[in-house]
Amino acid sequence: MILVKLGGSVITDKSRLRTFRKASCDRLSKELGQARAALAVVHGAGSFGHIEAKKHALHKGYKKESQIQAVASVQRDVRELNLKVLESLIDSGIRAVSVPPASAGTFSGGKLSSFSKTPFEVQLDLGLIPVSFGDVVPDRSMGFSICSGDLMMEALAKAFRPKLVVFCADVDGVFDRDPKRSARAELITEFDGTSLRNMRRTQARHADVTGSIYGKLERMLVIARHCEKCMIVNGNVPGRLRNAIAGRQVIATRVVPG
Ligand code: IP8
Repeated sequence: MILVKLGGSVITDKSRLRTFRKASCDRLSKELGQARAALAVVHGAGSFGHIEAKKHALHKGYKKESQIQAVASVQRDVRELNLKVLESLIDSGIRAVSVPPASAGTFSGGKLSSFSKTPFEVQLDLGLIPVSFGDVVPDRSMGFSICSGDLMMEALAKAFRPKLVVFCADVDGVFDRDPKRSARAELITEFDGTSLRNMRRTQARHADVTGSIYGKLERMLVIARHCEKCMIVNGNVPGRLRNAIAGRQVIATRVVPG
């Protein structure tokens, strides 16, 4: 099985509220349509989730009554994005079905407290492609919390042990410094636990409601232990995802356990 995350920064414009990048999503859907193996897809929330979730501190759980309206509207917004992604996938011949995180998992303290692979497994067995996403979820201890797409990626990797896990980002992979600020930034082609320890913790400051890049890479290192190959590719470059899933050599960061 191949497990693919479509990053929120690729399928949406993260700085403009609820702005879908249809052309990018349609291209990625076509690339996915060429996969010859079983697929599962997870997508991020981008500007359909992060802007309002941050404004109302939804990642902190229930603090005040005024957040409840935001829980409802952010849930609706991420479903609107999920529907757009489903339409794009179906238009390119992929038999996609939606699996919201709370239909497979229960949550407590912002973490998964139980996870059932059954809704995914039953649909995969039928030849369907389950599509999950980052969402606002009921949380036993916090009232509600945010489940990131990456948390679903981890649960799915543990449950299905995919051959390949691909994260589509808006950069070529992980760099030794911020490539948007420094022309001297170099791509790290193989990222492991030592690379993580060498990363400057200051990067943690650039956090959104689902955490910092540091935390996301920590999770990818866990995922790498549950699949044959885990990589980050640039979803904005046509053909990268297609070539990665076809097993061709591509510009990427390979995340390796250890
Ligand atoms: O974009 C975030 O999921 P992510 C979910 O995968 C919400 O981190 C609702 C902000």
